Amino acid sequence: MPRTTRALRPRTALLALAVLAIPLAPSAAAAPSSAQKEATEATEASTGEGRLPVVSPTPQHMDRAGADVPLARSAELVVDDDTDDAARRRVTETLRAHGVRDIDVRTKTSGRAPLTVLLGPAARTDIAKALGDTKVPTQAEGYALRAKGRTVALGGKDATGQFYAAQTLGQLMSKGRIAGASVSDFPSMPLRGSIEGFYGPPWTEAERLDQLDFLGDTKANTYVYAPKDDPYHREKWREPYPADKLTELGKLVDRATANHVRFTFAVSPGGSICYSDPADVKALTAKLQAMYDLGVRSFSVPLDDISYTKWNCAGDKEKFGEPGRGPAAKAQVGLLNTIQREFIAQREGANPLQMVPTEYGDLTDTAYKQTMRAELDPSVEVMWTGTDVVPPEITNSQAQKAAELFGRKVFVWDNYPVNDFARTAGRLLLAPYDKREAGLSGHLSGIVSNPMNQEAASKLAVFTMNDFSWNDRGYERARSGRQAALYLAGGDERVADAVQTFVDLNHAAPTFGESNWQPQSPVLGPKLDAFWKQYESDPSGAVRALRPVAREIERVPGVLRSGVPDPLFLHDAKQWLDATELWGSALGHGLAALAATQEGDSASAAKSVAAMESLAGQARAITVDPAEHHQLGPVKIADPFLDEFVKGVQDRT
Ligand code: LTM
Repeated sequence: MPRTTRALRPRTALLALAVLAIPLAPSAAAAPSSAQKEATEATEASTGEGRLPVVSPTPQHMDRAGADVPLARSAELVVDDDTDDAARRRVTETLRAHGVRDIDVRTKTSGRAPLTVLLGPAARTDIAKALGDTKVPTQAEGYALRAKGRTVALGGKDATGQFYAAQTLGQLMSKGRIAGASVSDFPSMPLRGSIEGFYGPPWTEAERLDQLDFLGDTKANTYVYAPKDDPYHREKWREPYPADKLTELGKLVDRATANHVRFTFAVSPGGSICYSDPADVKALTAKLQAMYDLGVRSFSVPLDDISYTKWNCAGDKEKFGEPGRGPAAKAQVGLLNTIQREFIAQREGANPLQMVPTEYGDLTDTAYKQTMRAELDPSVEVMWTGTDVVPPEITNSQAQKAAELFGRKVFVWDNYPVNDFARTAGRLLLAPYDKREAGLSGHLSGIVSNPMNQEAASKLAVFTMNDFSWNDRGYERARSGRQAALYLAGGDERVADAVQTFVDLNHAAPTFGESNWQPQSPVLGPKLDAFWKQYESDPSGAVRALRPVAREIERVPGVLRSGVPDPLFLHDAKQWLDATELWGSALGHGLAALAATQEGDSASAAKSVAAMESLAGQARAITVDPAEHHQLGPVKIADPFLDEFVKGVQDRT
């Protein structure tokens, strides 16, 4: 589908509401897998008065406050001038979605309503009283919530905290009740979210709007606009955005604000800037000012993927000397300090400047880093990708070392689940976040994900990353992966099961080297290994055991196509869903071929082998859409396991 068509597709505003309305706790009727059940059981708070629902991202503290609060047809919503508008809208929408028809918005409770919701600053007298002994966090963006009796108090440490309290309320509601909970919650890391920082087709307007809503839903506060292939972001950085593009950016800024997300505008001048030329500094400032005028309050100057062994003008050689790491850092620091001190610090409401150093992915001390830590204004946020562009892990000691090298806590640009580099050709990267050590919040100022060219498909991984950056010590991968699947599935347990099977088939996360830092198909891979082992001694038992697996794989695309209420996801995943269906069917025919061989029916076996080969051939022939994917080539599903299975059948029939 051409990109223009995608941009015109109406945003699924109702979806966001539907997602808010879903009870995220597993329903009794569903039959989650034992791993899912274990993950859920391990994390649900149980107090003898019934389990509390799972809330994502994981709250810092959540206990039962008493019996559940019944929802009624009417409610009072008590607000004042300090109540956040977005939080108020969220609460109203959530109550409506759960059948509360009459919402009386007032400044003082009548004391007679069947349900009273108090929303505003946690210090407001009525809220403070209703919160009782629920602790109000001191951290920015924190909130306290208590649902007890017929009153729900939502108190924010600040406006964003109120908005987050409203989100948690949505997840505590189900089946006509609000779970009787006491929640005291705040983010472990100040900066959380995503950076559209990849090469290849940038996201469309519809995708960006969708991402901003998603970030709001997952209590993330940062979206960095840095698409490498937006010419006005890099090559044409001196030129102002054309009017239509500026209008689009304005819409994004408004949507970000409505979601308490900081729209962070990035401009990358490093490929051609003359640091010593005041005209270039002026052009850069003008570019930032145009965005400030649109309402942007966060800015970034990424200096990644440029050469620092050559200057772009003779003036820089004259001013900074022969090109090299130290002189490059001096020139960059001069520019960044000017922007921080003469632009950011002079503008009402502007947040500290962010930057990406040219040395962003290692822990080697160099003249570049020495200059950065000695001379860069201490308020500037410095990004770091880990010990490599795509690091296999990020540990506390690595992050601590990075903080020492740059003279401040670093802000992680995590190149996951980005799929713009060669080893990701043909892949969707869907696995839950992993191998980032609990405790990183002590060393980092935040984490943003660099997602895939496919925005909606990225949400599965980014959901779990936002869970980690909110509460790294409370992060549980299995639970987070399940919650991400439920989010995509609109709360439907059966659809979420199918999503998780699809995730398993698209689980590999490559590094720049030979190995994957997340393995491919950790569920299917061992099953196929076990199958061939069993086949040696018990061929019919092995075939019998694998049949439901093949059926499930074949069935998953249909379940997702009809059950996932997110058209952007279905669009993103189309080729992978088509290939999955073909591979599932190929597996089934392969098993039929083996069974026929066991029965001595070589004619049927040959027919089944031919069907298997044809289906596998069709699956292998499906390629990514070049308009959607930077790395071209055939789509990959559960590689190399499915190819190996086909080969195994061919060898034995
Ligand atoms: O990672 C950084 C800081 N820069 C680029 C990204 O734009 C790109 O998406 C990733 C992954 O290929 N690698 C980079 O070096």
